[in-house]
Amino acid sequence: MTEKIKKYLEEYQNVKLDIAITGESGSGKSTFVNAFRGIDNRDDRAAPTGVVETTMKPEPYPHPIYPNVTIWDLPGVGTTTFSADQYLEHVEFKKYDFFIVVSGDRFSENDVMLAQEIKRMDKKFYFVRSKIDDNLRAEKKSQRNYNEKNTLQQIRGYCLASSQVFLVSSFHLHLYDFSTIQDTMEEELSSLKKYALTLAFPNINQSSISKKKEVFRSQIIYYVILSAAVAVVPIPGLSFCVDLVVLDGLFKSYLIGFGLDVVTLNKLSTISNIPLEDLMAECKCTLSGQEITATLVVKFLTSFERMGMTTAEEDYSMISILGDWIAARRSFVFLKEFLNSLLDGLFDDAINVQKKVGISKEEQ
Ligand SMILES: Nc1nc2c(ncn2[C@@H]2O[C@H](COP(=O)(O)OP(=O)(O)O)[C@@H](O)[C@H]2O)c(=O)[nH]1
Ligand SMILES: [Mg+2]
Repeated sequence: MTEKIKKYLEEYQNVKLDIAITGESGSGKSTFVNAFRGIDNRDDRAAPTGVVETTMKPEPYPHPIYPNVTIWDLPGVGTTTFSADQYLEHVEFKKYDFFIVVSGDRFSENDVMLAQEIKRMDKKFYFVRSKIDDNLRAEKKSQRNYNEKNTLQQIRGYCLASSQVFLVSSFHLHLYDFSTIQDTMEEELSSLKKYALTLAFPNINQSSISKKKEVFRSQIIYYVILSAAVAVVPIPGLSFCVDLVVLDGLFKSYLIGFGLDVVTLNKLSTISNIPLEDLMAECKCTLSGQEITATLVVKFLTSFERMGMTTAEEDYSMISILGDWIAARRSFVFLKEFLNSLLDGLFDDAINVQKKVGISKEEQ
């Protein structure tokens, strides 16, 4: 059983997702690639931006946390003498799960022809209109009766009448249509690929973070079996055995997924100019912002058990009589409840940290 579960979880963890970012030169492709990966343009892992495009081949940028997800920065449409079909052959269109066609202005004839060709090749594409923040800022300065909603509506109409266009600012993913892209893409992906997209998608708002929580929640049962069924080592302070290695890895993946690990919080603090202590002050869960160690895991488990948050289903004095079966069942019930409660706590922390960072971005 545990072997089967491990294989099943590995299948999910290893599923590949390849997203191609294309569009005219200067449209904001590379900035979008970085934003999607949650990486600042100035980061040394970032795709170079604002430079004259010289690359003629697709550049792969693996997601920093989930390297099975790759965002591909494609050569600029129109920088080559290729026709749309030649361009697609050249970039090996077959290997991508879908295309995002970025434009910083009106979609050009090249963009539209490319999209038609992508469709003809039986691949999906999405139109993204980037630099919305720039347009709104300019409009705000020049219009006496400025109204954001009306301006967005105007840009939408002006972009492309025939297709859905997502209005995005790569510097403010939590605004405008970026989160709608996630919902739309998810509808068209298989469940395995959808899983990869949900985890790799940046934590921009309640919806994207909540989707991660549900993905983690749907797998709790497997980790409970893995950590309770094979546990043999008794842990001082805990009345039953659990596999600490499994839990250690799981906690780390939760923290990283919710952006509450030490490295991410430090980065967020630098980018947003909010002191780390202020971000930590948004976190209530003991694990948030901590380096996960076996000692911390045990401390956390015992304090949870002491708080009496487990369902008192069994008479624990019977454990010695009925033996391992009850002990296993008890750790099973405890862990399930514990992990659910942990996810709720981390979710709240992640939302509060995002709110704090989002608010400060608005103020800048
Ligand atoms: N304000 C704003 N500037 C952007 C946005 N996306 C890209 N840019 C800027 O547009 C310029 C070209 O972007 P880049 O990503 O290099 O375009 P590429 O040639 O298509 O890869 C750079 O100076 C970026 O900083 C955006 O969403 N908002
Ligand atoms: Mg570029």
